[in-house]
Amino acid sequence: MQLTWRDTVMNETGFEIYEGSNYWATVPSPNITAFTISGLEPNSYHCFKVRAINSAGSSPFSDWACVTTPPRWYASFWNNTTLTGLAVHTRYEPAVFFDWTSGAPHPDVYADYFTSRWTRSSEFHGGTYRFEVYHDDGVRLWIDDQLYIDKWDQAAETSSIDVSLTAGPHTVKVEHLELNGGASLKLSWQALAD
Ligand SMILES: [Ca+2]
Ligand SMILES: [Ca+2]
Repeated sequence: MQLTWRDTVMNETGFEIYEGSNYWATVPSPNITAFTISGLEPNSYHCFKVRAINSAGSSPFSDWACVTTPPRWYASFWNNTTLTGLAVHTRYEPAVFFDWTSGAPHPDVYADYFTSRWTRSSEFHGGTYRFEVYHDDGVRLWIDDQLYIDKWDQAAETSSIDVSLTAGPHTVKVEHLELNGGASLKLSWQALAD
């Protein structure tokens, strides 16, 4: 996320950025008007303000600039086919759309006989949605803890389900099973016309 501001101060040596009441970063040069904010938690609300600084003190703060970061998938991987024990790897991803071919999703994860779980809260407008997932091998899909797709077996195919959803946030959860050979998991959904 890019934070930008107007530089209306003549004699600054740099700028200080705050997130809420917490110091976030110092830009150690004058006449800068932008800073890249990184490392924010997905799907969280943040407000930033900026002030100019020099050896004598600081200017008043700018107005707040607020943003909600986009949701992302939280992924956990296991080196077994039962999603049990400690996950060997976790990460955030913007989409569940992978073709791992015959390789491993990460150096800590096996190339065969691994499983993963993906969860995200998503905002829906309400209506009927078609969820499609291409899976090699098995997949399970839940929405709000209700199981809609259960193909926990050797496969390389697309499974789909039409689900009626109320407007608002819903939790989507996917589990993937790779046995051997190629591995793939590609999830998408679209609203169907009423
Ligand atoms: Ca494989
Ligand atoms: Ca496979």
